Amino acid sequence: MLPFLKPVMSRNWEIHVGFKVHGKGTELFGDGFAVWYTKDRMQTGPVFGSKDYFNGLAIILDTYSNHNGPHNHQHPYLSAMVNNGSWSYDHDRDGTHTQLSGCEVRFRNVDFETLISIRYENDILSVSTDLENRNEWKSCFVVANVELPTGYYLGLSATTGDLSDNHDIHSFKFYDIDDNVSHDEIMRRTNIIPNAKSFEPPREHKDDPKPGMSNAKIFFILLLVVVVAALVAIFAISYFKDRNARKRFY
Ligand SMILES: [Ca+2]
Repeated sequence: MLPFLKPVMSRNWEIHVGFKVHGKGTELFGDGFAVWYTKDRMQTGPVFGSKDYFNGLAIILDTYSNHNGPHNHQHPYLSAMVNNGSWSYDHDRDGTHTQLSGCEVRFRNVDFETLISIRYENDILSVSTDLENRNEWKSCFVVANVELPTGYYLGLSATTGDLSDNHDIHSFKFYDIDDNVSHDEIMRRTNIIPNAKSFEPPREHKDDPKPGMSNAKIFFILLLVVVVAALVAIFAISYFKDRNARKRFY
């Protein structure tokens, strides 16, 4: 967990984070890391190492899919969540019910530096990545009408649990991109309660379907039926044969 000591007193900003996520696991690894812009200066908690019910913005790079039911995306997955302190991040659904937007990404176990850019300008949040060593940004998503106050703190956190991975941060660059923003406006914006006008259409919190009967199970049930039918037939045939035989010799 890495807190930054000074609050951000810019209305518009952009950050670039250079990172490397790597580990030995080819199928099981996790859980991921997050870049934060929050009211509290990094407090330990269950959301990728940081506190739940946070105030502010979380950009989450989730490497482990906690959800095996109907899923709309592959992992690793990059998503954004804006919170006013009243919502919990739903790990069991990989946060899909509270996300602003997101995109599938691939950044594990590559030889080159991978980067993410988070730009917040005129209430538009744009997240891009450079994950293919091309030295150019590729848009992950752009969401308008995102209101974040000034005076919050940037931070980084990562988490591993039963699964492990290395989450290395190589660089963290902050750019103040304010142009003609008055001191008054900066101060006024400290009172904003984080909110976003547009969320992704909420996905129903469906319970995972009960595992259906597997083909193997169906095969064995059919086999059993066939075997029972055959036994009944054999028994019936020998019984009648027996009876007929007895009749004949009686
Ligand atoms: Ca997850």
